[in-house]
Amino acid sequence: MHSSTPAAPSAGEPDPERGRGTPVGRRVVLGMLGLGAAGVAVGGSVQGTLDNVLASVSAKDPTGVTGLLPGGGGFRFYSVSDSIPHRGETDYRLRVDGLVDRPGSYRLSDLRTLPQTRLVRDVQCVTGWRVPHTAFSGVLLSTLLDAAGIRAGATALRFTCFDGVYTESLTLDQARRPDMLVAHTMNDKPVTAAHGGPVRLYAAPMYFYKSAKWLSGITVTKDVQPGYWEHYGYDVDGWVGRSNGRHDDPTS
Ligand SMILES: Nc1nc2c(c(=O)[nH]1)N[C@H]1C(S)=C(S)[C@@H](COP(=O)(O)O)O[C@H]1N2
Ligand SMILES: [Mo]
Repeated sequence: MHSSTPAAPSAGEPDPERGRGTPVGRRVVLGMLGLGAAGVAVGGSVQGTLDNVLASVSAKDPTGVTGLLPGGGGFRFYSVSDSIPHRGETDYRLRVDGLVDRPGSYRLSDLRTLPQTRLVRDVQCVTGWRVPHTAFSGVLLSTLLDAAGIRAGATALRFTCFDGVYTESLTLDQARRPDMLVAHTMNDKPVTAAHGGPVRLYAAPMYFYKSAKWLSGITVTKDVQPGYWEHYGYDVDGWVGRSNGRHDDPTS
């Protein structure tokens, strides 16, 4: 680890996710949910305004105490960008490229057509909060990798997001596990925009920072390229209970 990067957080220490992410006020989120239908009715302009409100209010709430998402059973909202990006049926694409024989671009309908896997596990954030028994379903990463055809010399994946900021990584061996998912449902409903929809990564055995929200790209690479939080000291191999100096029960 580079000496100028802070260590991963532990109990009692300031939480770097709170300084850089944007926990969202509970009342604001409730208001956003209440106005969701109106947002659709006027073609998304209300949603855009609410996203701006969300971003500015959350910037004034560095404590994260109000960052609990309603109905989320204890999930906290995190984004290192200053708004919630939206993509859907018509404009969502997941690109698979890099060291592959067959680069591809998947629409939501394509992802739904592929074999589906449903996992129910606890979710554990490296800052300490845990949400029990959460269902995610979607396409195994291994399915997408087999379809793309991995070239010789590749060892890792780089994940990019349509927030334009966040990145993550996995080794190919990690990615081929049967609990590594490109998820489009959470608790049997479409993944909401706040939770990283329409498609997010779900790396079940790892701390939740590995589960990139607003997933838009999977690039097969020669070497591991550390992700966003890993530049601030989080472990690249983010196994729950075996990394980041923490001792949580495994999630998968
Ligand atoms: N694109 C993106 N993905 C992200 C993050 C982020 O800021 N941006 N935060 C990570 C962290 S630290 C956590 S704990 C989870 C939070 O997911 P949630 O907002 O659905 O609770 O998303 C992870 N994936
Ligand atoms: Mo996190």
